[in-house]
Amino acid sequence: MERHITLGEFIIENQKDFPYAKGELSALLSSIRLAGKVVNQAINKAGLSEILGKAGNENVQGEDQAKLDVMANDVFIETLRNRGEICGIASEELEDYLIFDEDMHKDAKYIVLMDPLDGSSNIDVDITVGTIFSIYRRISKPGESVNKEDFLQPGENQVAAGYIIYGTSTILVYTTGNGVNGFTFDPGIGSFFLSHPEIKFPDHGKIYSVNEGNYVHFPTGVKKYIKWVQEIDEKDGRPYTSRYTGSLVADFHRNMLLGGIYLYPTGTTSPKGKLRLLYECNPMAFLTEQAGGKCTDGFTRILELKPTELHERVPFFCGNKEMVEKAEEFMRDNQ
Ligand code: AHM
Ligand code: MG
Repeated sequence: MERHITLGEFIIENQKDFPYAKGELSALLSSIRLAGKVVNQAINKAGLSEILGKAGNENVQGEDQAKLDVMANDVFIETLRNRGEICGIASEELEDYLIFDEDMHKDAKYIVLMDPLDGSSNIDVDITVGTIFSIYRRISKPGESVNKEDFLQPGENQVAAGYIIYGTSTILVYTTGNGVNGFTFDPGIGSFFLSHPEIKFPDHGKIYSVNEGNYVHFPTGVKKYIKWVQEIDEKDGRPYTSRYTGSLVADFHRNMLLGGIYLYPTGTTSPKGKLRLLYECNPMAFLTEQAGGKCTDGFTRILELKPTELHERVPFFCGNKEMVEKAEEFMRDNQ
C-alpha cells in the first residue's frame, strides 16, 4: 500500500530545510493546522449551528463581518496565543496588530499575518472559502516590544505562507520557500495527508478569473487584455475560459492546478484594487513564485513592494508566468 504522509510528519521531515530551524516554525505550522481543523468543523456544520449570517459589526475596512469571520479570527488568534511560537499577529479582521507579551512569548521569533476567512461573502451560500496565512521572522530583537516595522516587511521576507481551502474537500497548501505542497484533510481520521506534492503551475493556462462586472472601471490595459483573451486564436487556445467564484483562495487554487490568471486591478470603486497586500497578496505571491508562476501589481513584483500600512490594498495580477507577462505587456502599452 502506498505510504500516506501526514502533514505533521511532512513538517518534521522538512524541518531541516529551514535555514535556522529549531523547531519553532514547525510548531507554528502545527498550530495553524490545529486551528484550521477547528474552523473546518465549524464551516461544515455552519448551516446547523446558527453561525451563518452577519455578526452585526463592521470590520476596520467598513465591511460587514460574517459570524464565521469573527469565529475564525478568534480561533486562530487564541490557538496561536496559547502556544509560544509567535509574539504578534495581524489580521484582516482587526484594526491594529496584537502583541503577545505573556512570558511564554518572550523568546518568540515569528509574527503571523492572516485573513482568517477569505471570500466571506460566499459563506451563507455554501461556496468555498479559505484561510490565508503569512509568516515572518520579527525584525525587533527578542525582549523588545514587537512594533509596526515587524509587520510592514516586504513579502520577500516571508519564511512561510499558505492557505486552507474549505471546498469539496479541505486542503492545506503551504510553502517554506522550498516548493509548494498540498495536504487533504481526512475527516474520519482527523489528519491532513499529502495529496498534492510539489505543485507547479502547468506551462500553459487557459483560464482567466476577474470580476468582469467591474469592466467599465478597469484601466485600459486590463480592458484590452480581457478583449484579447476573448479573441479566437487556436494556436494558444483562445478564447480562454472565464472562471470566478469571488473567493480568492478557490480561484487561486484552481488556477494553480489547472493553469490560469487571476486579476484584481484598480477601478474607480477600488482605486488601489481590493485585495490586501499583507493578508492576501503577499502569501499568494510567495506560493505563486514557488509554484513557478508570476505575481505582480501589473508592473512590479508583489513580493518587492514595501508596505506602508497594515491594511494596504494593491492591484493583483497572479498566475501562469506567460499569462501574467501578457497582461503586463497590455498594462505597459496602455499607460
Ligand atoms: P474578503 O477578504 O472580505 O472576503 O474579500 C476578499 C475577496 C476575495 O476572496 C475575492 O477574490 C474578492 O474579494 C472578490 O471581490 P469582488 O466581490 O469585488 O469580485
Ligand atoms: Mg480576504
